[in-house]
Amino acid sequence: LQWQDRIEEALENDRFELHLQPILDVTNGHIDSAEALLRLRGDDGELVPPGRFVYIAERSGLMPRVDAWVIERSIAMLADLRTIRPDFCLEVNISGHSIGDAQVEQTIRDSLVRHDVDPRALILEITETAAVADVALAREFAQRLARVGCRFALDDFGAGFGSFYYLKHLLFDYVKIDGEFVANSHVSRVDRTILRSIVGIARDLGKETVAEFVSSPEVLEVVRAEGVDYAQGYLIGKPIPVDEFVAEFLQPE
Ligand code: G
Ligand code: G
Ligand code: MN
Ligand code: NA
Repeated sequence: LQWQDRIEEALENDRFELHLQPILDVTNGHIDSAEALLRLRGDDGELVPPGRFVYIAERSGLMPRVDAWVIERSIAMLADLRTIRPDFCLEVNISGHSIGDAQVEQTIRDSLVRHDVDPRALILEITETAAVADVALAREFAQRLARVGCRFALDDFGAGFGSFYYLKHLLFDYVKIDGEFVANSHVSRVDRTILRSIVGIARDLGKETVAEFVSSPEVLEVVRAEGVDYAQGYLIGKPIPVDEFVAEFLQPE
């Protein structure tokens, strides 16, 4: 099968899965949020990461359907997680193409109502994979959803499409610092300087920061010292299936 057919087949036969990667609140040490990450389950049981199919889904016009599936599933999952941890929040990736899409907006609203989830628990993460199709439309989309209570994160800030331009023109509550500037920040003066400057800009704009690719205690120490609010990465935990996530991170304290 061609990739495009595999994606359609996966949508029809429920072959997508969402895994959860924990996010640490650096100030209090709690795990009260996670990022939902999409995977495609192949015929042979192999798990295909989004890097292999998101680009094709975007080019072939299938991305709004994929995003709609992700949104509905994430919000259903969020409702379940909040029965265990009432304050739990979920970061959900949506393609730049879908920011501004009326159908995607309706899916977000409908799913929140259907599953009775507080919109503040949903953090929509605008990913680096695609440029936002229409910035004015995207801004209005975000403003309408923010009025309801939804929050937004700018993914991969500092690299690729995660740029100052979006910080200027769109609404965000969180800036996710690209792993490029985090992973070696304990040994690279350049990386640490860039990380520090991103934290400064975010703070001056009243936004919280999340460092990606925190994969050792040394990096977590840098992130903490520089005043980053949240940490995500292999040190905190890898993306794992939801039942494993609940067992590992959401057992009663
Ligand atoms: O999980 P992994 O590191 O392979 O994800 C790579 C990238 O794929 C993420 O950074 C994100 O930009 C994108 N991605 C992951 N899950 C989703 C999803 O559910 N929807 C969209 N649109 N992109 C996703
Ligand atoms: O684009 P986005 O940052 O949303 O994608 C995150 C992806 O990066 C996930 O798919 C995850 O598998 C991967 N990832 C997350 N944390 C780490 C990390 O600490 N180290 C490495 N090498 N990869 C990571
Ligand atoms: Mn992301
Ligand atoms: Na990212």
